[in-house]
Amino acid sequence: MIDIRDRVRNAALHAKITTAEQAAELIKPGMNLGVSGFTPAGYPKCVPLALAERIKKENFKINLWTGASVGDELDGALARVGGIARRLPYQTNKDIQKAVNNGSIEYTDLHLSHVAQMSRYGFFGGKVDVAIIEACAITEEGHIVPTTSLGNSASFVQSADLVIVEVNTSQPLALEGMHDVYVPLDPPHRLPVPIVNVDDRIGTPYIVCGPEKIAAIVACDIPDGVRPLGAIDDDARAMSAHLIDFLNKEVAAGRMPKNLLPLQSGVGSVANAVISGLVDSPYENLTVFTEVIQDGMFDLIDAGKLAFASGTSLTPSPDGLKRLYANIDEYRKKIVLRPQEIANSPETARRLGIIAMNTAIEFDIYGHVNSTHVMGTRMMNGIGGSGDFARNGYLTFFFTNSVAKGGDISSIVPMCSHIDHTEHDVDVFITEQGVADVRGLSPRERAKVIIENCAHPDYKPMLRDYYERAVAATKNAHTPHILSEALSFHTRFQETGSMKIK
Ligand code: 0RQ
Repeated sequence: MIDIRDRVRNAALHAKITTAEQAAELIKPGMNLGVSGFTPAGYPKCVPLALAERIKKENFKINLWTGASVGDELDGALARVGGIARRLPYQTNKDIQKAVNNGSIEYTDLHLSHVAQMSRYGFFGGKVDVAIIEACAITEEGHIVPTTSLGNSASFVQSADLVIVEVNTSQPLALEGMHDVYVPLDPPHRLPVPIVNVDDRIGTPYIVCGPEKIAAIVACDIPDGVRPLGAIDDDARAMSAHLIDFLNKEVAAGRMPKNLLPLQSGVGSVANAVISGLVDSPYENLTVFTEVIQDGMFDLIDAGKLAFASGTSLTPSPDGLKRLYANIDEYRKKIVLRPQEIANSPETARRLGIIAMNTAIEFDIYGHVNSTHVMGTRMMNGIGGSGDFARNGYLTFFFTNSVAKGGDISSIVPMCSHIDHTEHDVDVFITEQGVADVRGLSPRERAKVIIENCAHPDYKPMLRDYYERAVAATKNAHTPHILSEALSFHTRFQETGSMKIK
């Protein structure tokens, strides 16, 4: 067994060090598990794997609450043994997606800033029974030093009856000090979150716990299941160039300072490409107020362009992880990890005036955005933090390729098949084709700009035709639609495998 006694600095707690199997025995059928992790970063691995083995033999289910998506040792292992009754608030695991879309897991898709407070309020049918938290170390006072993410861990620990700590020796102790843990009071006692600059520290460098709450401590050395990023393709490069061109004009017009405003960016290859594109831009002294810190942010730090980044998780690619660990003393001066209810706090995002940049599955000609449901039905990942930031940004962008599935689907449609972000939330749409700046426009004006600037040339004639007929049919109504036809793009795909007219 790995010796973790030097990382468990409260000597009395050494008696609680046990095996993953014994710790998993503390979990009872039907319990609510509040677990660390946000993206494949900072989630427990050994206890969930032991729990999955137990469920395989004893056949029961638990409810799994995390920060966001987590690695396969947790989501995948528990989904494959049918061990999850309800999952919240975000996921990207293929086995979970399969179960969510065949009805065997109930999935509650939530704004990520809401989760901690809703769990404290008791909105999810009970409180956290057991918190399972990955840690670098436990302090002399019995507090928990988190690892590569903070997510909802602090709140889950606060509410839980008992806590299982998984001390992961693959996580460097140099992560200690990168965290700033602050759990707000609940209404009517809530105070303003006192962050006025992205680098403000307002809490403790550890999760407050105390030795009495810790029921078991388990050693683990499985590293975070980080994933490679997709190569930056020409479309992503084009979107990044459109963004930088747009920001240049905003600065020139005096609507944005010379070092921009704090940047927020979603996850995935397009988001990473957009951030990486800033490396070759004229901008200096940039700041970041976001949830996920990906490779592009390390590129900006290495290029001397990033003054400071605030997030809730470090989610590098395998190469990025090597870079992070090799230069951790430099990166830690410029990065803080916060609980997600603070990293994604709408109040703070609005105060700081962030530039919100997220990815859509599709958007419609009037400016509504579908981020979650393929063809309106099949859950992809979830809304994640996109709504926390989109509604509250100083300037809110959505990106998508103009077409999907090799050109068979237009990502710009007459009416979204599902709506996560409304016409009231978005300022600018960007595809590889161009930029639609819809600030201050009416729906009819928006439709023209979105079709002409963002749609793929193969689909422009169909979208123009729909719009013109809808205007005529409704005699110029505020938002012209022919409802019986609005979703015909999607049904056409279902019937023929292509949205194009054959
Ligand atoms: O399908 O997986 O079957 O190949 O959607 O699309 O192009 O690989 O894009 O990985 O960047 O994901 C919106 C899902 C984009 C993501 C979404 C199909 C496409 C492919 C994935 P396959 P790509 P990405 C940060 C903030 C919501 C939450 C968010 C997401 C698959 O960015 O989950 O932003 N965002 N949170 O083929 C049908 C279309 C399609 C389509 C793409 N128009 N119709 N299918 N696809 N467009 C995250 C957190 O908060 C943690």
